[in-house]
Amino acid sequence: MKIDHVGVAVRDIEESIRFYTRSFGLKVLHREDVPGQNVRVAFLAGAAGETAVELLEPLGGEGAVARHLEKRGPGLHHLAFHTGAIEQDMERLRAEGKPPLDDAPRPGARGHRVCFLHPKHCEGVLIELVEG
Ligand code: CMX
Repeated sequence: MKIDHVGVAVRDIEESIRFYTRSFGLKVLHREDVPGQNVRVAFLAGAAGETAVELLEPLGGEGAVARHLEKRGPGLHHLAFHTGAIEQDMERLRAEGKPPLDDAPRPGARGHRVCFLHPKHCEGVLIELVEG
């Protein structure tokens, strides 16, 4: 599978955007609030077609990214793989004993369908599948 993006939990998305654009020349490809995940996100990359960096700032209150910042601080949050057939991959992973956290794909950023796999099934890494 192609790596779609690497997710990074941040406290201040504007400050992080300045960091990646000034220090590493990345450009912002897309910005969005994802209320279903309670996050504000920005996708950045160096050139078209490259694996993106997704910055994730909590929108406030509860949520996976807010908990991550509270317990683990800012830093690498998840690794996302692109799939052309998310339901089939979810079924295959279930059969392999790695059940996705979600029973069915849910709406993610950029209008894509996503699901997550718990780090305990993935060598300590939170993994996202992205179809779209
Ligand atoms: N990477 C690696 N390990 C992680 C982790 C992460 N991002 N987040 C939690 N863990 C580990 C913890 O260290 C802990 O390990 P131990 O049991 O060995 O101590 C275990 O997972 C459980 O952690 P927790 O803090 O008790 O559990 P949470 O309540 O934070 O839930 C998880 C963890 C993965 C189930 C939850 O974060 C989740 O459902 N994530 C999927 C959704 C998501 O992350 N959405 C935000 C991204 C949205 C987007 O990309 O648009």
